Amino acid sequence: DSFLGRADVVGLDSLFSAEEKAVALQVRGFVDEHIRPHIARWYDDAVFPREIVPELGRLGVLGMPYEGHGMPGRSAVEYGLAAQELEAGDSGLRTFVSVQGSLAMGAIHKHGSEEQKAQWLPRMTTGEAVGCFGLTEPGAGSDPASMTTTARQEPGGDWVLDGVKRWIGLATLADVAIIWAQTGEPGDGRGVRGFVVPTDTPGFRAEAITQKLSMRASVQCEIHLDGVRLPASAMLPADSAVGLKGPFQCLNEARYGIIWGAMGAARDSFDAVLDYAMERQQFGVPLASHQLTQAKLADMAVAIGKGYLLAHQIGRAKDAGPLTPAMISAGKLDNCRVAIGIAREAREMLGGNGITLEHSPLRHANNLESVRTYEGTDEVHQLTLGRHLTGIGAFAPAR
Ligand code: TGC
Repeated sequence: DSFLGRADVVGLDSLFSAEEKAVALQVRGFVDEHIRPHIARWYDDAVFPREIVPELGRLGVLGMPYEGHGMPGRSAVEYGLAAQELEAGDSGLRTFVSVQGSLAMGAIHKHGSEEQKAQWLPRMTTGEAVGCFGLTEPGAGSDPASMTTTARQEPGGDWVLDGVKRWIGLATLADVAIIWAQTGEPGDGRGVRGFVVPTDTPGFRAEAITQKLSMRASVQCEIHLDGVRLPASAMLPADSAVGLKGPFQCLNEARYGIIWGAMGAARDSFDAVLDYAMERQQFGVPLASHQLTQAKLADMAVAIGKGYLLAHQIGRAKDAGPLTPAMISAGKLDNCRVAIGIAREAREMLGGNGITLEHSPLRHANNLESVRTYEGTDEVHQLTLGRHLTGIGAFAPAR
């Protein structure tokens, strides 16, 4: 039997070591015990279970692929396998781990000073401290170069931040926010810098976005920065953080986790509908004995196998050296759209029963609407691939 379950019809199991499978199964055990019994209620009540954060720390999934300062130092493939197990539970849970680990901890790990790392990374690894990552704004989504949040340095060296960030995961829970702000001319990405902002700094205010139809067991927020005064040492000092490549390197890590995570949601949708099709009787026989049902299940299993192969190829490449943006875009683009297709098809096969929270596919499909959009929309990734293939950037209309 494959550790990836019944959807694995192409022998993916053989691609992973015993140690890698053990990581996946440990995370699956956590999801089975701590997430599955409660997720429908959390989703219905639009609650993120804050109390599981230290448990995620104990599980070793926060800052999972990074080393030093107490971080787990696992491989990219192990991190990917953990992400897909978490997202088989719920995308909101994997999003927590991505925002905390890949974005907030990733920014400090890649671009921070020794002092910033020592102050935040150990406590973020254990889940004692929560972080968020403020790049997107109400008027700057796919085009972060157009951000209007400013950081102004005063003669004494202090920085003062003003602006609004939107769609920021975890901000109302966070102890620290990585805020990207314009220090130069508006519209010039080269002036963008990152700041480590304790969320109890006067002038920092976070507000949860409510009435969401997706990611309901998760928190997305607006952040208001009104004259937030920070010492000179609050800026992420590394050369690697000068300009938009600073946040983009963090987005690469989060996008990598999504390549795997989306397949977890697809796999869980497949398992849910296969169980249902074996049980549910219509026209005197189980749904599973209808040819059209079998055709759908077959197509889903093949698509899931291809998605895992893509994730595996990119994961092994990441363990061997840096990934190109084109590789990440190919994986994020396709695994999200394949996963949402599978989740929607599974909901359809569940009939009317599929619209309740008793079954996971519609919850996964709704979550994947967000996953497909954040960390680069389909179009951003298509155009990143288009630029890679042609050498021509087509993000902005030609003038
Ligand atoms: P462009 O000129 O392409 O690049 C500017 C600088 O960045 C470098 N770069 C990268 N570096 C590392 N990894 C990548 N993937 C990179 N892509 C670009 C590039 O080499 C250049 O460096 P340098 O040294 O020359 O300055 O910049 P552009 O403005 O033309 O970018 C185009 C585009 C569309 C690809 C980019 O803007 C983009 O990726 N947009 C999508 C943004 C996005 O994914 N936003 C989601 C943000 S996450 C969030 O805030 C909330 S969701 C998470 C949560 O729940 O909190």
